[in-house]
Amino acid sequence: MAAKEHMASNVLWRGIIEEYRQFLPVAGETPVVTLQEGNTPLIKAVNLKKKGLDLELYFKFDGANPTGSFKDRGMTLALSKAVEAGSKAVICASTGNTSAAAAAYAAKAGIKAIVLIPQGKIALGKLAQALIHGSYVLQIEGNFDEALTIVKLLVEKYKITLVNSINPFRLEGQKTAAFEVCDQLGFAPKYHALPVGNAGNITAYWRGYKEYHANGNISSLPVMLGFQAAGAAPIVKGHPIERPETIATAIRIGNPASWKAAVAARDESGGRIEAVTDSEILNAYSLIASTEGIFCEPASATSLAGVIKLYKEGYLKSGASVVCTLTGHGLKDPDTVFRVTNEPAKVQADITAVERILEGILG
Ligand code: AN7
Repeated sequence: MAAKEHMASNVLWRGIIEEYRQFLPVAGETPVVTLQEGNTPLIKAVNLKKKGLDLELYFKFDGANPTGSFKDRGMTLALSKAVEAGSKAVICASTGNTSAAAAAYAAKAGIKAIVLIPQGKIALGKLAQALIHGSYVLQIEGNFDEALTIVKLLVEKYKITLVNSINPFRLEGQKTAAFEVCDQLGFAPKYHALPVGNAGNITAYWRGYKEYHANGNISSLPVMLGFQAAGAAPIVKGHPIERPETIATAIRIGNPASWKAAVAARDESGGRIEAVTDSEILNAYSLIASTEGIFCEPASATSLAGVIKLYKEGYLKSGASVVCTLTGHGLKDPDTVFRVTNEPAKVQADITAVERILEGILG
């Protein structure tokens, strides 16, 4: 067989701008800054069903993007448009993933990135990414909301492009995840579940689904389900949270920028935005990894934690099709693993000693 016949169909994936150009605000002359993001797997859950979660459940694993999170979809467009506009630097506040993506795409674009992060409250892998890509990292003695307020004021004064999700190109890029889900499934799911932090992604998905529907690519729209961490649930509570707290540091946000748009996505789709506790999040985080083989970061597991909750409540009925977006890779946050696992067994370098343990494992 000729070598060419062995090639998978997606080897020529060019990144979300080229693949979905007709839906995006780009012109022929827009320089495309890409790491070939997108085309992430939609993985069917099989073992969770055996454990009693009787849903047609799929994980959209956006942790498989080049920097390990869904932020790459928005950042390719934000950086392309920044370069098109002649910008020499980008800036953002971040709980970690936005800064990692901004740093990587700015490196690719050959411009500066300045990132403001809450000191001590971002996962180790994300900080490592911001540093290795050469961004200027400022650790703020405060939380994400305070950092975002500072950044918004700075861009009024200096010629720097803001790449938080208030930059409209971010959500335009992120809506392509909804296109991919439909392309991969062949239809729109009945429900789409997402973690909610700054509330941009749920807004972007809903826009993507509506555009695909208007364009005739899908014949129905999903019900949008958003989940916040209980200690950082301003939309659920109906007021900003001054000191948000959660183990899921990515969504440790008390005053989301896209609050109104997220509520609109919920209401237009007939969906819900609910809170889940840190222990529900950690439980889902371990469960996805140990039953389905997918390692996502704690904030991402919020989507499954919420789905389990709504299934137990009887809101989600047996057999319903549900897509959960897993927004970031588990390797981003190695520290949290050790909160939910046991220390590895220590054993002498001696075959008999190892055999004794092995017999216990095999039963
Ligand atoms: C893994 O990086 O806000 O509701 O500054 O990293 O669109 O904010 C990250 C958010 C979910 C929430 N899952 O998405 C940031 C940042 C992960 C995340 C969210 C984030 P939005």
